[in-house]
Amino acid sequence: MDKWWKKTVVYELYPQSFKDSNNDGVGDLKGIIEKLDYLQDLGVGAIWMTPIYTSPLVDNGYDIADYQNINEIYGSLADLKNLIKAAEAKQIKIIMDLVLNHTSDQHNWFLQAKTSKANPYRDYYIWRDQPDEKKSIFGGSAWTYDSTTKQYYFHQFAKEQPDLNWENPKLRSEISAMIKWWVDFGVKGFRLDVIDLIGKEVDKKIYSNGPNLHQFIKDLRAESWNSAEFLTVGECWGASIDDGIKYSNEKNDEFSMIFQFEQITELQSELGKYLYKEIDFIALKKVYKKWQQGLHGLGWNSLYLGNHDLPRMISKYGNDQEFRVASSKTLFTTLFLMEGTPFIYQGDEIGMTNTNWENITDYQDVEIKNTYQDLVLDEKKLTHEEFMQGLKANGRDHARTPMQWDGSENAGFSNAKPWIKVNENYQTINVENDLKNPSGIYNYLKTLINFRNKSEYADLIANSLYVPTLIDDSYLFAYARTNGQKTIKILANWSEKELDLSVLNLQGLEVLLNTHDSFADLKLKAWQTVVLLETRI
Ligand code: TEU
Repeated sequence: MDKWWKKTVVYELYPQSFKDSNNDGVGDLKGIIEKLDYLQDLGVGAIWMTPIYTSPLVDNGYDIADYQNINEIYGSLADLKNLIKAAEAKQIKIIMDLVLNHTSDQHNWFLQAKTSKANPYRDYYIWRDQPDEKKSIFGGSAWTYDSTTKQYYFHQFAKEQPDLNWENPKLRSEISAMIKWWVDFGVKGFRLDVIDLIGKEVDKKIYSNGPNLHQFIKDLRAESWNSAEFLTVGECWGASIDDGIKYSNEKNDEFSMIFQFEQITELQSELGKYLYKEIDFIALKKVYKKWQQGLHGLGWNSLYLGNHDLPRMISKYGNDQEFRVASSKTLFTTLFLMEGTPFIYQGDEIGMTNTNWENITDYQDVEIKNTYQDLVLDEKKLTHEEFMQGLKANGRDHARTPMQWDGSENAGFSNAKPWIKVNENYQTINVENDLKNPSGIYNYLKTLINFRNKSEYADLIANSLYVPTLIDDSYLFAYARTNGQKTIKILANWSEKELDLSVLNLQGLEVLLNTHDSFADLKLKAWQTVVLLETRI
């Protein structure tokens, strides 16, 4: 029997920007409850919410000050209980985000730890007399001096996010107990933030995939969520195929699946995302081939092109102007018929796009601010203009603007001024408009989700081998899924060119899905995708 997440689609929800029910400019749990019908209608089976715990929000909640409480701007534990119940009634499971690599510097553990070297919480964090040259992922040194105790503490992200010391068994058992508490509370899964960073050994300069990593994960699971029905997805930026198998092989008792990032990192410039680089489409297809085939039967992939750390998928990979609707449909179809669990990032279901903000002060993200300071002002590795070009293409805030519900002020997200600016295009691109359009993105996506999870092809899509074709073609993303008797062929035009497929021997094949009205001439229009059925008799 297949695990439930093999035939489900998960919706990644960014609570701060989803729906504001009390008009303070910030989204909240009651706002999510109001919109559950919308998500149920789309056909999602689970919602992953980015962190909603008590937090000073230096990194929008990825800096947790209390793991067992809710930030009051989002609501209360009682509201979360209500959300879990209301979602369950609609067959939607609630997945929480667990940030275990670091806490906020306002967490009681850290407040205690920095009072003295003898404090019992001192060893919950990583302290050294001297810093080394290790840099934070957000720019600047990974070590910050604490003048009270005259030592440096280690942080791989902002200085307000001190890394936890996983070598400490007391810390580990406290974390397990906390997770168990959430399992008992009723959540149905976890996304585990930068989990590959927890097994570090800083003195040996091992910062990810450390030697104890997999044992820590197995112990954590054994002591907290130990259930085969629990959905867990580890965020693992640096995973190889072998790592991916360890994390997500059912028999290995770690996670249900992983987020790997090779399709992002492989296509980046050496200086990272703030130095603009064109997408290498063929390289992208090769990464998918590698991960689809590498984990087949041995592990489980997640499928996503957007999330809260990435630009809008349509702006990055598609055409967010003339072919916004067609290219959204094409990106979703290409991705969702692969093997793995598809994730929709909030707003992508209506084709939300990157912002076009020219001014750095419009952006709120700590990563953007700290990296600008580091790369442009301190190290001078990039000019202001270069950084702005990278930021406009890849900055994290593009995905964090308020959800565009309708054309009213603040896009129907809130009556108050939102915490971050609304994208200027909200009067055109919004839920109300998209739902009204029978050939809009949301309605197409509903059909696609249903086809993927509930049609007679659901088993084939969930379990068969991924066979790419024409991998060196510069415009066509093409693959087949086959079980010997039946083959579905996905032919996606990732370009503005019209493609003539008459040479491919497709005459007479049944069209199962089509982003456009016709395919009778065997031609794919700009950003058109068809899914065809081939039956062997
Ligand atoms: O992201 C991991 C992470 O490393 C990203 O910051 C990523 O490296 C970067 O955007 C790429 O340039 C997770 C969360 O998803 C992110 O929101 C947090 O800021 C980060 O961890 C720290 O908790």
